[in-house]
Amino acid sequence: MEKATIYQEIQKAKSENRKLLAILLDPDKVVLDTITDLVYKINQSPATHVFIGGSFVESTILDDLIVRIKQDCTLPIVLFPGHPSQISNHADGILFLSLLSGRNPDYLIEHQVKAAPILKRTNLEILSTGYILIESGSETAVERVSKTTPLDRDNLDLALATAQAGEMLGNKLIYLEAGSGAKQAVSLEMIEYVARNIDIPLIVGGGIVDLKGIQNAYQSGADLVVIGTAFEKDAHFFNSQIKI
Ligand code: 1GP
Repeated sequence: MEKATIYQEIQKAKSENRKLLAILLDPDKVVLDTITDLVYKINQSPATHVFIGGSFVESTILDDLIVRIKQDCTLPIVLFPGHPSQISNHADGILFLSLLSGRNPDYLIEHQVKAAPILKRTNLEILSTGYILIESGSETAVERVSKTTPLDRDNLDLALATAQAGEMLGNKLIYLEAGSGAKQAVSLEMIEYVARNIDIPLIVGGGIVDLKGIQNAYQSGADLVVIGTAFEKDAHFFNSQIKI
């Protein structure tokens, strides 16, 4: 039997109400020498996916990093790029993002046009993702780099209309993003309102720092939660926490 795609696995998990967790690694912050230890901690954690990416594009270690992770880790590795230069054929898939909350054509379509011919030459599974940045208390890197304004965190209708437009455009996933290291995560009311009114799987990330935050996001309807900063600061993050 043919191996299920990353997307099929996500859909299956959603239909079975099995929640998913991605650990986000920023290639600019990972020290290659410590990768064995890092992978060990990922393997000990309840993570179901590894996302790789960041808003800045200084790293030249992307290929090496992924190869090293794959030596000891069987989780799907999904690129979460901030720029078309962050593509590696060593990964399994890529979140093909369109920043739907913003009105900067570069992040809506220009980067995607640049990336398409590069992606055509890879075996990466393309996961088209409507990416929605939500205001979170202070300016985040995504905001700075993309030069876009996030959506008002209290405007549930606008967030939903944006997510629904993304779904109607044929995106496979919607990602509600507060931004890495956000002061405030996306509100549970917004997660619930969006999750209840779209059919495609919902990813939520940014500013989630503890197990309670993860569980609350799941209970509100998130299908996949992304944890970056909390794991980056403390790779034992999940050790003291019960299994998800
Ligand atoms: C950022 O949603 C991810 O794009 C993760 O955010 O670093 O705040 O966990 P944190």
